Amino acid sequence: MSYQFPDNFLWGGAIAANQVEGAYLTDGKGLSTSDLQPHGVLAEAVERHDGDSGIKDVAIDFYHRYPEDIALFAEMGFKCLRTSIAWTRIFPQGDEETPNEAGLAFYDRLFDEMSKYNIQPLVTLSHYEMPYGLVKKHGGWGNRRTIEFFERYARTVFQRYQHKVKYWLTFNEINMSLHAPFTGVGLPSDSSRQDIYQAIHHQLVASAKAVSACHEIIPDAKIGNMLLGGILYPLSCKPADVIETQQQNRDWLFFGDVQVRGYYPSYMNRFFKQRGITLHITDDDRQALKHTVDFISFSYYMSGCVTTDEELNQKARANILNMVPNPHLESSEWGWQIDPQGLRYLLNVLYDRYQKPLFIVENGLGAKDKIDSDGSINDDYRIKYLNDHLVQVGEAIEDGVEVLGYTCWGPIDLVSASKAEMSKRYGFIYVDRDDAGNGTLERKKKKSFYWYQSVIGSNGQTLK
Ligand code: BGP
Repeated sequence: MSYQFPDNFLWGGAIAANQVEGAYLTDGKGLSTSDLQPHGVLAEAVERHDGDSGIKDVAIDFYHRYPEDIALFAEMGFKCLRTSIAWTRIFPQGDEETPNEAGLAFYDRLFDEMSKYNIQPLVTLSHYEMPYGLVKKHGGWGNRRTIEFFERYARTVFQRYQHKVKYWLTFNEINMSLHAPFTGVGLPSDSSRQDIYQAIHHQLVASAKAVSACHEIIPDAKIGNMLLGGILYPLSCKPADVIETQQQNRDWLFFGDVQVRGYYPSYMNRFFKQRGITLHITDDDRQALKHTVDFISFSYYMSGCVTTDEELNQKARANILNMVPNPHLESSEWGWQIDPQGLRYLLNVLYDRYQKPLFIVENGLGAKDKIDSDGSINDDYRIKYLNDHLVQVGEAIEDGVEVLGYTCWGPIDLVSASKAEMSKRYGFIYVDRDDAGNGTLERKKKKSFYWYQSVIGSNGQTLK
């Protein structure tokens, strides 16, 4: 069967500033929370001292090599590139009155380069990082004042890039704060649920204020939220498992509900009450939340299962993801369970729930690549993963779901988020750098490069 992708479907790839740019102190950039996480977003943050270094300090040196990389993306036929702005390039400490011109100028150059090839930028305002200055001095998102600092930053970049960027996202995987509070909201990992949800509330208000500012400053732009699409299935058809699954799916759907509907869903009353959480929500906050997103974006890598069986849950806690494995699925080398049909299911769940356009802004396979003796990289496993997921996107479109585009994660190898590894590669383009930071940073096309080029060139007709 061949699939009918819309003519203006935004095919492309997704990267994030802190995982590609490097140049971590160049041109006045300040330290970000990511710069304090040399071992990844799940690890504890560490204070930096003179002489300390981390793999992300250079990353893949996109800050200096972007013209070459954009040209390669253009060669694959990209219509869209999702990237993020490093907040600390614009406001190095986060609480300045005026922005850093050198940081603003960098993104002008980057967006101009993309525009040469008609590649639409899709820009995340905050992808797993914030100015460390805001954490140290103001307590991160725990402090209501951070809303104001974020709004100033958002307005600054909307103003500056209003003619260059028409697609925006607020916070990357906003629901991730529940698992990684430092990464998401700049709070210590042992923070109470009360403090984490209050910080999340501030972030939800800030997101809504950014939506409103975007509509005011760039009327023809579209701005979306960004969720970690963590869809969960009941492990069995036992009604108790089904109810538990519904509850656990609400842990992350809650974020979408607020950002798409404009108010807290009623099920959260019971949730907060049972956990002794009382949020401070002002009238102004309630007003702000009414500014809802134009579309919903999400990442999708895997699905998981839920059970009420205590023994199985105990076992699941021993693995990194805390998810009960699905006996019907295979896993990647990193233990992420591969479930292409889950993507069709998730697209339908979100569309049924919100009736707003959806954008898949991350999906891909992290794998160890091997260079053959003739210099080629035959990443058939990656081609299969992406093909199978895109087929399910085609199915969802047939189902009637409105999908704006698909930007697969890491079209060029980059530093992984969870453990800051180079060896977990997602790219169509190989980058010569290892986990210890050795390598020439040279770029090389993999087999999947030509495969994706043909998928985009045929608007999905070559999928099978
Ligand atoms: C998402 C993040 C990305 C990204 C991806 C893959 O959660 O938004 O930044 O890196 O996951 O994860 P990893 O890099 O750990 O393989």
